[in-house]
Amino acid sequence: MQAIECLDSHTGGEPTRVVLSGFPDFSGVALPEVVNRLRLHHDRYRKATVCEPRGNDVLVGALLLAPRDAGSIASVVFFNNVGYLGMCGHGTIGLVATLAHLGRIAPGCFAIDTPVGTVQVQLRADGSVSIDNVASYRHRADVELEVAGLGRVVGDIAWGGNWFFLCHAPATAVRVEDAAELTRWALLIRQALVAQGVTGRDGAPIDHIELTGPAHRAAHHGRNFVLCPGGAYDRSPCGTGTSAKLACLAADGSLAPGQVWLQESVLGSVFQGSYRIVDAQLIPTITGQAFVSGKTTLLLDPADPFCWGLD
Ligand code: PYC
Repeated sequence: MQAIECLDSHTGGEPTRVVLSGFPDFSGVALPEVVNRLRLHHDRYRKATVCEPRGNDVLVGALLLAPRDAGSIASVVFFNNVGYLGMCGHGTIGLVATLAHLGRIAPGCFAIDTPVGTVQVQLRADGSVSIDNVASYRHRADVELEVAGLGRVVGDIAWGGNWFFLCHAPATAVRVEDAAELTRWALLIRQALVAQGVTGRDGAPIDHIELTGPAHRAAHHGRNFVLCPGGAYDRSPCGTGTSAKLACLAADGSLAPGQVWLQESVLGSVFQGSYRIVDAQLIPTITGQAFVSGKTTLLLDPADPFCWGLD
């Protein structure tokens, strides 16, 4: 039987399954081409790892590979129940905690290659991890959408390593008790984006919807509900979504370089965000903590009719 060796963790409640071995060999292949080959020829490995019956819609997979850049310690390709992600903030924090758990790194600063660029990470002795994410920006402000069942919705389109549409949650509070209703709203907004041909740069689909609201704790600055491409919501404050939010705040002149933004997830877990400007680009720094929660060997029995996962 084939086996896939994984280590599971969660970051603010959002799970990451790091794949240590068992996928096809991609030695020396550039990361965008790895994604291409996975998508075209080996997609069943993604499904076997994160889809039912071994996984679930919330799980994000992280294929750990050798570094591509000379100065990096690792490469990673993130994937979920429906496809592949450019970057993943909570997943990178999970990957760093996993590498520490394996004894492959000690507290310090490292670079990790992703399909959308190299990110710098810092692991501290207390287990917290900071990521200097890829350059983030607001693409369009105050985009008006006509959303069936919701009416007129106005929001921003921003890049934080994935594409986001950010708008106020159509309710006063973002509460996990309302997750089903928030999911319904976010799906309607995503359908309206597609129907009205609203995209990110170069026609890129906007596959993450970020509904924002006031923080529940006085010391924090905002709360979000992020709908991921496969229909599950992010249990963490979403690293790439927080990066997109920082880019919008900066563009509005509401957050200065170095100023701290404490972002709550719909569960109440928190990421610390701030940004700096490097060569006229906004580089977000996202800080959070992950906990390793499981060691899993997935077994692929060719006699199992659901060996390669459910779609
Ligand atoms: O933390 O960037 C993130 C993320 C993206 C999708 C789920 N989590």
